[in-house]
Amino acid sequence: MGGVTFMEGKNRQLLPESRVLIIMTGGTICMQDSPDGLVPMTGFLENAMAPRPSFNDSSARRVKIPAYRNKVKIELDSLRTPPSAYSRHIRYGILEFSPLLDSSSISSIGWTEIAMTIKENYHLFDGFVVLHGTDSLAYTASALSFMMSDLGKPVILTGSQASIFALQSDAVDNLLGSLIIAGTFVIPEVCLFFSHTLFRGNRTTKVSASSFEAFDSPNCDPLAKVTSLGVEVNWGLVQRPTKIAEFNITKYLDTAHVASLRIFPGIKPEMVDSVLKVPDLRGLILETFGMGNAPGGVDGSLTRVIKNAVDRGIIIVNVSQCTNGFVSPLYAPGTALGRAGVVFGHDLTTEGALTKLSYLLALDNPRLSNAQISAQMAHSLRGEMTEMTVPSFSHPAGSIDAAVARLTSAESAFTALGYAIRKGELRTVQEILEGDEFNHQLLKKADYAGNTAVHLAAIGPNHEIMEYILQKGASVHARNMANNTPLYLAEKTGNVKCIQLLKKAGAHLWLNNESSVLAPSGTASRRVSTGGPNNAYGDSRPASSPSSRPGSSSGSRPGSSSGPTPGSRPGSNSGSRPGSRGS
Ligand code: ASN
Repeated sequence: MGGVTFMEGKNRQLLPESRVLIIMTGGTICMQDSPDGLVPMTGFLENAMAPRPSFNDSSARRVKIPAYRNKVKIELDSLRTPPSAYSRHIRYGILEFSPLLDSSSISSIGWTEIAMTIKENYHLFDGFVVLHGTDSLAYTASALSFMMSDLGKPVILTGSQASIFALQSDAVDNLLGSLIIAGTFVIPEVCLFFSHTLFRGNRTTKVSASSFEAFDSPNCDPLAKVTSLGVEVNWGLVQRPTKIAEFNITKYLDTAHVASLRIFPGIKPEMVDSVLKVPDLRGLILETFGMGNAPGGVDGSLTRVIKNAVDRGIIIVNVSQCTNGFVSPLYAPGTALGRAGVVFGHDLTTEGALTKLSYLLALDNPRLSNAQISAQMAHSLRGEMTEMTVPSFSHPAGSIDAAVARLTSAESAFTALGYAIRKGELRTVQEILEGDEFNHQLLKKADYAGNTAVHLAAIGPNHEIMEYILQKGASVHARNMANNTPLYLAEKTGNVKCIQLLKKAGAHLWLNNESSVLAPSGTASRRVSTGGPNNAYGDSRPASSPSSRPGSSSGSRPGSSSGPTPGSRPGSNSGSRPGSRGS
């Protein structure tokens, strides 16, 4: 695709050129002052890039490169960068939107124009950089990720918090980083590059109105980082096309028939109802509290309003107001929403959920049924969500009764015990254990991740439960499936009282656990672990089972693949130290 050129000077050598198409949509990056405030200016190649040596290799001739605009072949002015650290030049041309936009005005029409421009130029360039305002950048990144299927080349969106014409600006770094990555690495995803970090676009959210670190992807590690040593790509995270199919695009997402609504304490069911009764509404993104909870309303009236809307055919997707974490039918209010037919959006961002739903509603070949859309909303299409294996309540008619019926009475008792421990209900724990003549067996039982009652108590809110179950004879040495002890989990969550109790009861750390916890109790929680599990349980699954701890303070990201290896075995699994408590 790109040509090959001679490097000037003593070490004349052939250096390859990559080709990148820049699509300029507007945004602060190209803005200049006007009597009406900052407005986007045309002529970015000549005015902003040509005068800067980092974008314009003075040794190169200016040549025209072919490109397509609205299906018409044109010759585009081009420039190229000096050789990068990867011994190649990036040659680029720019296609500008007309008119250029403040990104607050972008819509499905603008997204379609970007996607069509990439589609018609796909065979002519190695990668694409989309310059865009930051305000709605995360929405556009999400939207494009769904609109583009079987993408095989990088599409990198960027912009800046300050204009490229300002003395102090993030524009040059953001643009240069995007150009170099797009022209060097085959990262076949829609990405967002900002502040030296490459994110998966559909995981991002704008987190600052003014800081140069304006974006984050709280539930997904960055795909790459630019450091003084070069670009470090986290290849393990990069999605690749998995079917043999040509790159294609879906035009015009159906944003006209979706809404999003943020729940707040005291919200009236009538308010929600009136949004749900907007004519022709087909979908609603409901931003709920924490792990997916909403007030039931007096006599469950809010839940009824929601159920009625689902019955009328409106798809309601539950996402969390928290930037980090995920929703799950763990608490009763969340379960009630699930039973009303609300789809759990797991760790989707609002931007991701809204654009994904708009995409699914726009598909017309074939058109999807509501049940199909609900099912797709609960699965990752473009890496936008972490796949989880939680019980699905997406279908009101569905029931977990059959699965529950399969549990033995001991399994049911252990599940109840797990819930009580997690909620810190000492009285209930006592009732369960006191009332069971086989309580010793219950204390040796473990959930599917191998967590015993002591593991659960170690990260639970009530240390009195730990005291109680230790006195009942529970072992402090049990390991879960990831080979972690209760003490390790308590240290990792900074559960000081439990740490003291466990140590008093003879608990100790094992080789791999010790690296993260060398400080005395109480300071351990502030240390960054260099080894160990992805979540507080010491395994890589999301903490979503009934016996899991919501909102683990370990700050784990469900499914994060760059985390330490879950469950690496610290040598011997054999018994306890002399004098310590064994099981
Ligand atoms: N208002 C601008 C935009 O989104 C903000 C920016 O680009 N920093 O177009």
